[in-house]
Amino acid sequence: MVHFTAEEKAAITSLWGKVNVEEAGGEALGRLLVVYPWTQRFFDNFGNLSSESAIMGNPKVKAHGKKVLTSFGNAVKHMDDLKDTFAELSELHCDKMHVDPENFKLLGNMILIVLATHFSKEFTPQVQAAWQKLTTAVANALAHRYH
Ligand code: HEG
Repeated sequence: MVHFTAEEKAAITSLWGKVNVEEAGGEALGRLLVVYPWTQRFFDNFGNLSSESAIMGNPKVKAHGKKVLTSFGNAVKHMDDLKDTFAELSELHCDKMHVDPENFKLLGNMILIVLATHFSKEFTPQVQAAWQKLTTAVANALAHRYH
């Protein structure tokens, strides 16, 4: 299990406190769907995903992005216990959504890019490293119950 130092925890928590989960969540999921278009197949009930502007303005993308990033927020609160925190969601994504766990890493990188663009000054290499560690750990936790 990954260990987060006190410095890493502080870096993560302090940036997270400034994140607008609705805006950043929609942007991260929207970027995933634009940059890796094959991920659109999981969201065939989301309506128009035919262009960048359609995706980024799609209300279902925004709503689901908010849901996903809100859930990601549980990771910030439970950095020492990620496997248990995401066990149920891991099973759900495996059994019900059939999401290839590789996609959790891709989304994690989109979250990093959104944070870097929203907080360019504060997103120092050290802060990036802490966040990179968290997004990777969440991706691993979400993949943990796959069978
Ligand atoms: Mg997933 C549903 C969280 C990545 C595809 N995702 C959900 C739900 C949550 C969640 C909380 C609602 C579960 C419920 O209805 O009880 N997702 C979540 C997190 C992350 C993630 C925390 C990664 C940080 N999801 C993810 C990725 C994909 C995906 C990368 C696909 C590329 N999620 C997905 C789908 C659903 C959910 C297809 C069902 C959407 C629906 O309601 O139709």
